[in-house]
Parts: sequence; structure tokens; C-alpha cells
Amino acid sequence: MENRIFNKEMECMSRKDLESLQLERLKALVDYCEKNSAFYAKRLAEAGVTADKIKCLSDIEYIPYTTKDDLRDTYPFGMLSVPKEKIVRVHASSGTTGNPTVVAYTKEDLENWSEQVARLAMAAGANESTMVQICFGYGMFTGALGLHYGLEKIGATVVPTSSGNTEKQLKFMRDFQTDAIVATPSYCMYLAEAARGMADKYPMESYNLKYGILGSEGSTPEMRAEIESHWGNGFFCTDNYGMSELNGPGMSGECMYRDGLHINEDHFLCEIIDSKTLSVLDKGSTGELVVTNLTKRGLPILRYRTKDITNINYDVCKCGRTTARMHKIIGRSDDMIKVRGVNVFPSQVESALIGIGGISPNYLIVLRREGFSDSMEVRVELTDGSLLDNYGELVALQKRIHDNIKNILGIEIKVTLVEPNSIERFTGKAKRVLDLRNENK
Ligand code: DLL
Repeated sequence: MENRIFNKEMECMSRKDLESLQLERLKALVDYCEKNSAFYAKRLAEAGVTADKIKCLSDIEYIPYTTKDDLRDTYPFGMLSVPKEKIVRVHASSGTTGNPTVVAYTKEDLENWSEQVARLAMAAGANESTMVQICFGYGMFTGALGLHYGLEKIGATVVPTSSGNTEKQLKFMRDFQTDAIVATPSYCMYLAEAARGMADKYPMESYNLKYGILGSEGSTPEMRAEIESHWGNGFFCTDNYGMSELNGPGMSGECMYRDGLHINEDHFLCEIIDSKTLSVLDKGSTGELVVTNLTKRGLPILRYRTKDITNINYDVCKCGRTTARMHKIIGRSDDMIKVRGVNVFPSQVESALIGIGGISPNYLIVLRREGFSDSMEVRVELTDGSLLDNYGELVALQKRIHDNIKNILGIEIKVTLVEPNSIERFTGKAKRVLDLRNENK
């Protein structure tokens, strides 16, 4: 894979120059928020912060954190900093109870976003002669359109197949001789497995896939190795991180050396904090990632608590980029799980069970990797064991629970009704998720 850099000036800047650019952008952002955002003007005034108070990067600590709840509480447009007519795109997070988190972009925000994604896509191996199939679902999710415009910016040929329709995906891959795929690691694996299943008709050599720009969910090194060996022919994949609140994909991604995810630091100022004490930790420590989007204007984000756990390495990479690299996501400081690319909170399952007679509030979510895709089973306890003998009633109850949960999460699940008192009880925090996805790997 060739080592090409999309924006050398920004990606290979000296740390001193980068930090002064970040400081300049941070001051401008605080000033902008004071003047244009009713939400932040109030927050900043309460904390006694003005742009003049920011004299060095660590002065960011004067600024209060922003959380997902802030976005939900101000749903849909309470955090906009421009009149609505200046907004040219809106996205929203997947699968949340109550109000989703809505994010909005001005024209300038979209240009910055495409630039951020273009840099990471090139770091991942794409260039103007790449034909790339985007297998993320097009829609309110940021993954597909984010990669789409970033890849077009570098001149790659985008094939917007979206997710699903496996046979068609594979047909296009063979017929177009697609070079690269954009997908979640699990969908990439699923496609590889499906391709192998048809190998008697279409041998693996009929594909030309060279690399995968993967992201939106984590993958262990073992899983990555398995995906690569399933595609074979030297297939190589990189990990890409982002979140809707921070534009979407484009925040960080791996280069060919795969030794951490390069952060677009001229746009994203990162801190690592202790999730319990909320204090900022020393450079190199592991903790919760907090990000300020220095250039976002439609819906600015100051010190956003991502709840994702990682650490940041500031050494210069072998690829020549000077941008810091974050470790692959190690975990979450809350209980969010990602299932087939969708964000799921156990509390959503809980809310789906409320009001249904004949079941107790005890449930267990069991996650498995089945046929290289995630499967989610929800075990729910009956209050009356005799129901187990009444097939008709049991099936009706199961269907009601299934439909309630599916409506809220938007993904297919399996519901299993179990005997009274058969789900483990906890004296402390209940463990509601049994994640078996990396077992036997
Ligand atoms: O998943 C944005 C994205 C799309 C990133 C495509 C990369 C590629 P959300 O749907 O808002 O946005 O989900 C954000 O997903 O807080 C992490 O917990 C998780 N996540 C995203 N990328 C990774 C990754 C998009 N590479 C949430 N590794 C984040 C592990 C990831 N977790």
C-alpha cells in the first residue's frame, strides 16, 4: 500500500505550530459560541468563561463538559448557532429511546467534514483511482454520506450500494472489480463469508478487493486477522473512529502502519479524563475521550464527553504524519453497546418491557457472533411459570415483546421467555449484557 498524505501541511505540522493553531481556533470558537449560541452563551457565562480567559490550551478546563443529554434536552434544534436556513444537512443517531441526538451542518461544516474524511481515507489507502463500495446504510446515520463525500473529494469512484442485499453487493464487487469496501467490521466479515459460500460458482480470485475502510464499531486484532484471511489476496483493513456529535467518521483513523488512529487534530482537540472525578488526566493516560470540535459552526461541540475509553500517543508516526494517534477504543464508560452498527443502551430494552403483563423486569441481553454478524437475544423472565405450558399465549407474549423492542431499537432481535427467577440477581449494579461475540475467536 502506498503512503500518500492528503494534506501534508495540516497532517505533518510541527507540534508547536499545531498547538498554536489549536489555541487560535479554540479562542475563536469560544468567542463564536458566546455571540451565536444561546445554549453555550448561558453555559459559558455560568462558568465565568470568556474567550479572553483562554490563554493556553489547558485553559480549556474552564469550559464545562457537553453530554449526549444536552443534545437530547435541546432536541431537535436547540443547540443550533446559526439560523435554520444556514443548515444544509441534518443527521441523527440511531436507536435511542425518546429523543435521538440530532446534529446539523452548515455548508462550511460539510466542507470541513469531507476534508477530514478525505485525509483518513487516503491514510487507509484510497486515492483517485480507487473504486470503493460504501456498504454503510445511507440515511440519518453519518457513516455512509460522511465517507461518500470524503472519498469523492479525493477523486475516488464511489459505488453507493448501502447495506444489505448481499448477492448484489458481491456481484457489483466482481463486475466492477471494486478495490475497496467501506463497512462495519462485522458486515465486512459477513460479506467475505457469503463470498466464500458462493466460491464454487465465483472463486475468491474473481474479486479484486484490496482494502477495507472499516469503522463505527470496534474489532479486535484477532477479528481483523480473520476478516483479512477470509477475503484473502492480501486484503488489508483499517479502523476508523468517529461519532455523529463530532460530524461522524473523520475524527480519527489508521494509516498503513496501524499503530493507533491518527486524529485530525487541527479540527479536534482531545483530552482524556477520569470518568468518575471528571479531572483531566496526564498525557498518555487511559480514560474517557473528551473532544472539542474546533471548526464546527452549525451546531458547535465544546468538550464533548464521548464515553469511549482510549489513550493518546503523541509520538510522530512512521508514515510521517505528526498528528497524535488514539488507541483503538478499549471500552465505554457507560453501558452502551453497538449491535450491527446500531447504538443500543440496555435501558432501551428495559423501557420496551414496561407495561407488559406476565413478565418481570429482569432481563438479560445475550450478544453472539452468528454467521459473522451480531445477533441479539433478549431473555425475559415470566412471572407465572404455568404460562410455559400454554403455547398460544407464550407466542403472543413473545411477539409483543419482540415488536416493542424492535420498534425502539430498529434492529431484529430474538426474544426468549424463561422460567420465573431463572435470571441471575445482583446486589450491586445489575449485569444486563452477556457479550459472547469474541468468544472462540
Ligand atoms: O459510528 C460514526 C462513524 C461512522 C465512525 C463510520 C466510523 C465510521 P455513531 O453512530 O454516532 O457514529 O456512533 C458513535 O460508535 O461513540 C463509539 O462508541 C462507536 N464507534 C465508532 N467508531 C468506532 C471504532 C459513528 N472504530 C459511537 N471502534 C462511538 C470502536 C467505535 N467503536
